Amino acid sequence: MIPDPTMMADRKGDDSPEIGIATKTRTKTERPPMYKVLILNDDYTPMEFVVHVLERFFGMTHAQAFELMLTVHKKGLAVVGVFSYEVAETKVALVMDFAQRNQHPLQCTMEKE
Ligand code: TYC
Repeated sequence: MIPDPTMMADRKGDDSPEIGIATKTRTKTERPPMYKVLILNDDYTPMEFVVHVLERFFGMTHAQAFELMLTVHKKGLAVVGVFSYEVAETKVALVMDFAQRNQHPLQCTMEKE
């Protein structure tokens, strides 16, 4: 009699373990997480310096930078932009380095969105 394949425990029909690579494909593409870059207020960094930082590292116009600086000054902090992990990390490092080199205590951090 010919063996019925649908009735067998495995393809070889000998109950030996089946070895191979699972090849199920994922069709959903998850977007990489994004990160908010925040600027924090302090009592010592000059307003013009913060405006300059926002223009230089975040491509804002003078008016946009001045408005955001005032928001930070009044509210304590503000989101400057949302970026990929690598870009956010680089911007934070550039701002922190620039502030330190100019001896201002300005703080810039990042946070997962
Ligand atoms: N509070 C600062 C001042 O009065 C100005 C300032 C604004 C500092 C925004 C930091 O992120 C900041 N000189």
